[in-house]
Amino acid sequence: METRAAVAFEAGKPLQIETVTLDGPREGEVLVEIKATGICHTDEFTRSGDDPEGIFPAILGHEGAGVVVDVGPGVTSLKKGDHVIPLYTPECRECEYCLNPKTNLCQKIRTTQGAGLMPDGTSRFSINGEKIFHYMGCSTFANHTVMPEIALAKVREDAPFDKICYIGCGVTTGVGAVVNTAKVEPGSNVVVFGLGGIGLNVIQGARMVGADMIVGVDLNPARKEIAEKFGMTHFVNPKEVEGDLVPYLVDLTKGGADYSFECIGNTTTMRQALECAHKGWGESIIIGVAGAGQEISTRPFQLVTGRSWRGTAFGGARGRSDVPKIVDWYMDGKIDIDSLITHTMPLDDINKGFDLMHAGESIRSVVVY
Ligand code: NAD
Ligand code: AHE
Ligand code: ZN
Ligand code: ZN
Repeated sequence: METRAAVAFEAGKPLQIETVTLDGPREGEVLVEIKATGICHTDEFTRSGDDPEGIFPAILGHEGAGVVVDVGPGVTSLKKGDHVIPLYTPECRECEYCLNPKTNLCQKIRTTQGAGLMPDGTSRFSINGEKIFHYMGCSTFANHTVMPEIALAKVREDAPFDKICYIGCGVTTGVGAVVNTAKVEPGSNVVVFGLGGIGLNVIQGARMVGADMIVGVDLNPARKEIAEKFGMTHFVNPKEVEGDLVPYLVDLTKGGADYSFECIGNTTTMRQALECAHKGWGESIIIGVAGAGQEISTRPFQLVTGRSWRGTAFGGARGRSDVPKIVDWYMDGKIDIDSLITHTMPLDDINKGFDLMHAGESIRSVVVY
């Protein structure tokens, strides 16, 4: 079939809207009509050329929601008409990783996914016979995409696509980092670096579990108001801090954060997030994704004296099991998604979504097909 997609032909260039050819689903695969997709900073990370796994030409996008149009041979858990959220972290329920309760990082199809291909090593997308690569196993910047069955969460049919698409990455990553990865306890002091589409979800997760002090750190003063609405108790703009940020945060939290979260993707703030964690027990969770060649550093003494440095992908969530529950949280009013979706646009205007992100004007832009 033919479908419309935003294609990244080259690193650093705007996406181009094209009619692309999409081959039908093969064994264990599902054809999905994408109804809406968010634009995450990770899409920009790859578009910009910073992603060591970036491969072009590709159809980016990994934060979608849609409807099953067709299923390939052997698909048993999904049928035509089911509402689904694509999962860049699949859940096969049988690999060594899925069977280990310590991780959500199913590895069943990770190698081909990282190479922009379906599990059989081929692509379903092309233009005039030229191969176009998949992205993070999702490619939600296409109106239709083909996904492995193990990478689709079936969700309730009364949930609006233009909101729940955000559960496909940002919401689950932020809230899940608090609930699944850090397991923040009630009464904790939390510091969140970066109050964008991920950090604000960390804030609402921290409020949900009963954190006490929730400190937000951002260079953009416009983030204060929305972050307060989501539960932030103290705002820190590093540009307004006299002297070093780390001792300032340690003083503010009366000894350091029980948990800190880096939601920017900057190795300097990753170090600050670790070093503002409480001596003896503070845990710092890296969520932000840093560009090719960048490395983190700190004095080993920071770890010797009881701080831990950790990371999380997709908020530690097992997508097929956890994503439907997060959709329920949204539908039951336990989490707010609507206030974070600041802009919606048709596919033709997708590059405006990237511009709004760069200008610091949007929290999440959502493309509605
Ligand atoms: P975003 O652009 O919406 O938000 C980034 C925020 O950081 C903005 O508010 C910006 O003003 C702020 N910021 C930038 N530089 C800063 C600095 N030096 N000090 C303080 N604040 C600063 O991005 P997002 O969509 O929220 O994504 C955040 C990061 O998380 C990105 O690196 C993204 O790739 C990553 N991410 C990781 C996962 C995962 O599973 N680990 C999932 C989604 C996103
Ligand atoms: N390709 C990058 C890594 C990017 C990365 O860490 N991605 C996160 C999800 S970000 C979603 O917005 C992730 O899931 N990581 C685990 C994994 O297996 O990719 C690089 O540096 O190579
Ligand atoms: Zn993302
Ligand atoms: Zn698995």
